[in-house]
Amino acid sequence: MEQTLILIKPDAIEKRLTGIILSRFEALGLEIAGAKVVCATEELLREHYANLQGSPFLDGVLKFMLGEYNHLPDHRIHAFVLRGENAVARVRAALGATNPEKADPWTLRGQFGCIKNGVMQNAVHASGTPEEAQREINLWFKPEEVLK
Ligand code: IDP
Ligand code: MG
Repeated sequence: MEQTLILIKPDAIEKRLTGIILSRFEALGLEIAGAKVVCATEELLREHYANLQGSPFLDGVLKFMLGEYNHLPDHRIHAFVLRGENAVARVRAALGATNPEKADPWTLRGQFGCIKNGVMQNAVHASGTPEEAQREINLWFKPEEVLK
């Protein structure tokens, strides 16, 4: 069964959207195989966004993911492993485009994302490929924290 990593980003946590976002994935028939609240370090986030190394907006993305643009008492990310047939592609389709202003209006990013402080505050991260999913799940979860 295919697995994928979901991160509810600080903008969505501040707007209390975690339940609504999760319910959309559950409606697709995907199963929650791992769940945790993480106070992510800059080191973990740099590793997670290794593909953005050298890009002009990496600093903004890190600040955003560290909750610096939000007003939460402490910064946190809600992390989930979802599993199901074709989970990676189906979750990405539910997310919509990276740019929330270009995302289709029925997608999660189209409905809940915005651009602020020069960062695409697009509510939720999901792995782009099955290989990326394995790398990211290993980064955010210990093996014993995920259903086999
Ligand atoms: P993805 O999240 O759709 O996989 P990536 O290219 O992996 O997109 O970028 C990671 C994150 O970096 C995005 O979700 C978004 O928050 C931010 N980001 C990506 N491209 C831009 C940009 O051109 N301007 C501002 N922020 C961006
Ligand atoms: Mg990506």
